Amino acid sequence: MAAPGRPAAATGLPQPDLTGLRGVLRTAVGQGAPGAMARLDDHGTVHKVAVGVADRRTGRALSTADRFRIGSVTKTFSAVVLLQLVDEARLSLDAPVDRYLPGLLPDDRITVRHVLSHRSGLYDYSDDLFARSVSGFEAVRTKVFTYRQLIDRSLRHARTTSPGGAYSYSNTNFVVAGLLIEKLTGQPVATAYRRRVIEPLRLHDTFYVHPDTAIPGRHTRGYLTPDAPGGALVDATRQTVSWAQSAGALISSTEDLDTFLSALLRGRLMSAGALKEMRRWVPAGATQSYGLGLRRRKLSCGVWVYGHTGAVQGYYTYAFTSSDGHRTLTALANASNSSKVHTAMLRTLDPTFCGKPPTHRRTTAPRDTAEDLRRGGNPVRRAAVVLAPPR
Ligand code: HEL
Repeated sequence: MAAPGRPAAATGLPQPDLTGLRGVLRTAVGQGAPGAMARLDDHGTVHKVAVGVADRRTGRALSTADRFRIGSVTKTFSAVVLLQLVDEARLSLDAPVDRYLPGLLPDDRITVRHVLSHRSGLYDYSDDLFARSVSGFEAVRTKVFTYRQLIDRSLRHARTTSPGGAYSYSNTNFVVAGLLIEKLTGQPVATAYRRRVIEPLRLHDTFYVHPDTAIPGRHTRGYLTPDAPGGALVDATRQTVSWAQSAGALISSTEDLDTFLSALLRGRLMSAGALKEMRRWVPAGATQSYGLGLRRRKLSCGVWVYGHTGAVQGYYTYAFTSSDGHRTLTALANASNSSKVHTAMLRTLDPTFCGKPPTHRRTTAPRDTAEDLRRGGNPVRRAAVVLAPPR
């Protein structure tokens, strides 16, 4: 085994700093999360770390085997299904959405690629829903929306960019993605996820149960932090997540997300050509870019990692893998709506992919973490668009 900080043979990455990773998870708990955990899959070696509790009432310890709500990591699953349909010549990325869903959107210049890269300009209806975190959540906790109702909420607002313009993150795009999946496959998204991703990868903890409100099997409870400082955490575990659906309603586990992302980057879920399209990047902040349902982040050591983040009431997820898919991290805190907890969780990436910090390395989070915290105000919603070649 190489010494800390020395490159690990296959990926050229330094050895992970497991002590540093555990310290970050402890910090997340110190900042108010009941529990925080991470699973690292590194060339077949598995490391699991969990601190704190899964259930504040019973005091049960959090376990990396617990299932949880993955929020927008769902977007990567939705994009994978659509890219498989591209491989099957049933969908063209540069065709207007209107070709497949006539009359749905008011502008027939919006293409499938614009939607999957957040460049459609469709306003994010969830900005309205969650302007107030607890009352906003309680108003939708058990609601069931149709996709069209969610899109109608978006269309009440002016578009944020013209089609193909600047990156502007919006859940509406991945609601359109869900409708495309259902139209093209003739199946509910639950079936498409199951047949095309969950079963082929033997993911045993991954479920799309919408509109059921319960997480099946062993899971961690999730806690929403109220906006008012010092307010009691709200147990947000039971919810339909109907406001998100194909943009954010999947349930999974650290093991399944590691398997999924590793398989994706290793080319197991689509053709090389389709993966190349998924990895065409638009800028999304100083250290981030966005592909098709996929984020790319540059870490403090210069390493790029690939995956997605998720923020759904009660749960923050970080799921990222190396360029070759051989080192993968999924980290979770079972509290949301706390910039302190979220910032702590972002710091799980550096010890995992950069190893022990040299004494001069910056220890504060990079400035453009604000997108992940954007419900409290996001300065990085727009960026110039230049499609970068795949990497
Ligand atoms: S927001 C994000 C993250 N994405 C987007 C999506 C997801 N999640 C949401 O849109 C949920 C917003 C409400 C979450 C709630 C909380 O923290 O529990 N916040 C509030 O109510 C604030 N008023 C860009 C962060 C992503 O990383 O892609 O997941």
